[in-house]
Amino acid sequence: MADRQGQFITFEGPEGSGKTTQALLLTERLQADGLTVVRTREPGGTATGEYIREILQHGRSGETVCAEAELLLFSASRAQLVTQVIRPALERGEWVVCDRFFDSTTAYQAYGQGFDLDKVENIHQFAVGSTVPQCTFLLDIAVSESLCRMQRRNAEQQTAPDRFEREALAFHESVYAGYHALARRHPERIRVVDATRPIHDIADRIWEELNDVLTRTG
Ligand code: T5A
Repeated sequence: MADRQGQFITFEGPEGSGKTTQALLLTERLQADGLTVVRTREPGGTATGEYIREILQHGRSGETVCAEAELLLFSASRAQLVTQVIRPALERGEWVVCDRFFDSTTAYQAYGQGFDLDKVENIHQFAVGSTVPQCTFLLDIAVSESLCRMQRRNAEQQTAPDRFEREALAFHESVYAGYHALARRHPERIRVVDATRPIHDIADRIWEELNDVLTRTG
């Protein structure tokens, strides 16, 4: 891995599937290999993006954000992140590990909320241009299990569920189905990983899959 030019890697999956945990472990492993890695997240990763995150997750504006505005705000946060952080890092030859990216919008806003898939993908193209991940790990966990994990974590940390966690079960099932539809459409980019295994087994599997993807793409 050490002689590789910077790659763009993303983590996707439902709430509580372990994206943050695995993004951190992969970052540490790449760094241990001597690589410079930028780890970031969506929505967020820039001052503008973190502000947008507050508006979306915690209703910071004090009013209900309509679904159209929500879709555009996720995309706005992404455009800022790509311009300010991801593209410059890749141009410097660094690696980028991002917790969620445009597949989240496809899964949540197109499959979950029912926005037209082609329109959503046109917005992705406008927001990110050619900055597309080389490899995406989809952490696969049943909706019921991921929601249990989030409830456990909220209880441990005494935090309230955010507005996405409060969505109906049917919404989360549509998101789950959307992610798997995406994985079938992009088998060369999206690798599905069993997220119910112990944390370090998943990290080892991700490492193997990443090596495989990079070998195939040359
Ligand atoms: N959204 C986002 C959209 O609707 N459209 C978009 O375009 C975008 C970008 C963002 C919300 O916004 C929505 C999706 C989301 O609803 P978020 O904070 O990024 O919110 O999303 P979450 O997925 O909710 O992030 P979390 O940090 O809550 O979940 P993670 O990162 O998947 O999971 P993680 O690593 O924090 O782990 C969760 C808990 O599980 C444990 C951890 O220790 C932790 O307690 N855990 C495991 N337990 C057992 N076995 C394992 N293998 C475990 N791995 C982790």
